Amino acid sequence: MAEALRRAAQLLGSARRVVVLTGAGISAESGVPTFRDDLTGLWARFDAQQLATAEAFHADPDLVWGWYEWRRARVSRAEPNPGHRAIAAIQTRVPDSTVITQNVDDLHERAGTRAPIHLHGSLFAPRCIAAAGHPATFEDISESEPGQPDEGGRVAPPQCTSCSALVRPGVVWFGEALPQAALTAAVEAAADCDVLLTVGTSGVVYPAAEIPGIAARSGAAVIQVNPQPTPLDRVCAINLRGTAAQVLPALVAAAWEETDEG
Ligand code: BV8
Repeated sequence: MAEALRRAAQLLGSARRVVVLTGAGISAESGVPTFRDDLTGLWARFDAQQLATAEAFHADPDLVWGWYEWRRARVSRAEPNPGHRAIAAIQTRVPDSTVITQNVDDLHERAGTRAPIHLHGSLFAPRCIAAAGHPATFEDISESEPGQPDEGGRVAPPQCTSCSALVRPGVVWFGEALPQAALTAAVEAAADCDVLLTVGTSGVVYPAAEIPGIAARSGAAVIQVNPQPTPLDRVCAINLRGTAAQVLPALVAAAWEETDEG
């Protein structure tokens, strides 16, 4: 690992254009469950993939809205971890860098990352289900604290204050198209970078999972940080087998200490 970290630090420290792609694993050490971890407690009997769909919401709006309110409450109580802060430090060191996340939490922003690209939306951007997609603010829809699901986990979604349609989470569900502007910006950044650092993603959800391959085929060096092997191993130049909060601070320190030492 030490040699791999040294090589990765050399590549990162000399890169002019850096892209960072993150998945749920970057927030794991903040206590936010990953997407494919077994759901805890209330949700142990559900498969996240089944809940994260428009069909599930229409079939049982209170259950799905309750799940997202439970997740929003957990994120609101979580803090960014050293992995999030190391990524914000990369952005400071490399002006031409882009952070792309599949996550719907706000931990990158709270760690200081400027304008991360959210491919799958956000827990903090609810909107109504009408075609207009009127934005809803949590001030409108909940007193103060994020909704605490009752023991059954159900919370009735609010109605839009503009058109009375149901309010839904502002995330991209399976079977829904990603926001075109976000996807285009992410693909363009990946196709024009020297280094792409992929952190904490299982690389199984498309089209986000195509992004590291786009970078590799454009000549970038892809570095992966993940304690487990993933399908992305095949496009990586370097695999750092470890957790985000442990590996990223060491990588950033080595990248710019090394360069500073000349
Ligand atoms: C679409 C928001 C079409 C909701 C999410 C090919 C091309 C295009 C689409 C498809 C395709 N093949 C299949 C599809 C359909 C589908 C798909 O990809 N299915 C998969 C499961 C096969 N894709 C879609 O439906 C997408 N839409 O293509 O629409 C279309 C086009 C036009 C018009 C209409 C339709 C939409 C996909 C987005 C779904 N929404 N999230 C929500 O959050 O509730 S995806 C969901 O999975 C999360 O966003 C999550 O981020 C994402 C990916 O998961 P990961 O982030 O990787 O998290 P995971 O838990 O899997 O893994 C965690 C990793 O971290 C692990 O590797 C673990 O080892 C590691 N780890 C753990 N701890 C740590 C760590 N790493 C570092 N440090 C640690 N401490």
